[in-house]
Amino acid sequence: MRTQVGIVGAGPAGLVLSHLLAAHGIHSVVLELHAQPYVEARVRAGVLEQGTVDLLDECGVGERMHQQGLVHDGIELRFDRTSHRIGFGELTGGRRIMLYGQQEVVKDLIAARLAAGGDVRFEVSNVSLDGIESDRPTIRFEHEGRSDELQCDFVAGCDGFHGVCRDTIPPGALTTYQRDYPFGWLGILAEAPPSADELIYTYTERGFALLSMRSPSISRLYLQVDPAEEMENWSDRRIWDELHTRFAIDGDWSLTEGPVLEKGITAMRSYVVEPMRHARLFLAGDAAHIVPPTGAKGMNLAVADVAVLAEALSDFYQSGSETGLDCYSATALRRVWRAQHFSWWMTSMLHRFPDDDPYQMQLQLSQLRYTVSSPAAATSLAENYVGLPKV
Ligand code: FAS
Ligand code: PHB
Repeated sequence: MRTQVGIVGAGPAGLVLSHLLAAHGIHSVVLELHAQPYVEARVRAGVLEQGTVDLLDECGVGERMHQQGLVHDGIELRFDRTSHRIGFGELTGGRRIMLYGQQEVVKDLIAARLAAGGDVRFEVSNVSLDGIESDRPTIRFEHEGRSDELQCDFVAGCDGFHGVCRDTIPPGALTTYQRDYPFGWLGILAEAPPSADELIYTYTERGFALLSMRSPSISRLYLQVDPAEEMENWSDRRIWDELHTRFAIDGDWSLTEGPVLEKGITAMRSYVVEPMRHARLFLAGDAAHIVPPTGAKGMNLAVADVAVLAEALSDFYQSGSETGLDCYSATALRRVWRAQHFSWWMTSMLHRFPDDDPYQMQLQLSQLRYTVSSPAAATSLAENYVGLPKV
């Protein structure tokens, strides 16, 4: 088989890339490990930056997002048993966020790719790359019981943190930056009408908590827990009790409970590899960088990476220019490191660290009080949260 761009992974990065390339008349094949229903049901991110919403609209896959997504114009920071709102519109010149589940974005993209005759192959296995330092790299894989190979001009490694593409790059060619956090998030999806109109980020002595949502009837809630925590130690009752405790404020507000549809614990890390390109292999999304979810940047960074990559590939195929390809890594990394800092900053401000002393808690509270009382500090949070315009 032959294509121009071989894409490994049908997550937000791989699917948006395939879609953007098709819009430029560039052929691609997407190879995905899991079955379509599994990929379309995987609950992950839920916040879309303004730039991601605009790009999905440009791709022509924004209809259901606008029908079912929730536009938010701010978030709430909750501490000292008090609520503080950060409004986005007035602080960022009208930029907002959209609450729309990542699996819904993936569903819309897959439907659009398949409707356009796009080549997306699910349930492939044993993917391996060859010749990425040549001008005709090959992807070997198994599909429907047969071994096959895909010859490409370029390979896009969009296979997430645990994929195979990054490991194909000779170790000496990459610089890795990493920070692991001494806590994780216990997340639940609940059939409960959201107890607030906007997201609530809460800092308490017992740890962080987040109230988010997916629809007027589905809530998504998170609790900071020990990374070694076992799910079986957390009954639904215990989860709701802890959420009530952490969201408690002085005033008339209460958390509405409902049946827990799904729950899980995710570890938290910050991770970046540089460069995001090795010869004919380009890494994008979680294959190249991970952020803790506190800044809601994961999926948005994946989409931003492939927007840069698609433009560079389109320049190459239209004019033969390699400038965009040569600048891809540096361009993408500028946004990656801004998001890395913002996600680390939000995580550090809002979580209790095991070895914290009372002095550290006062520093965090001072940072929170400053952030909600200084227009300059509030603007900084708002503009990073809604996503900085293209850099
Ligand atoms: P993805 O991981 O989404 O996609 C990679 C794809 O490659 C997957 O479909 C995988 O099956 C496939 N693949 C892997 N190995 C392969 C192989 N060898 N061959 C073929 N295919 C292969 N972000 C938030 O902002 N909020 C959240 O609440 C949040 N929750 C998260 C929970 C979890 C458990 C995880 C892992 C991430 C979460 N994120 C969250 C971050 C998330 O949104 C990612 O940033 C986003 O999925 C990145 O998109 P991709 O880079 O496309 O990678
Ligand atoms: C989510 O809705 O899943 C979500 C929202 C905000 C975050 C992380 C996750 O910071």
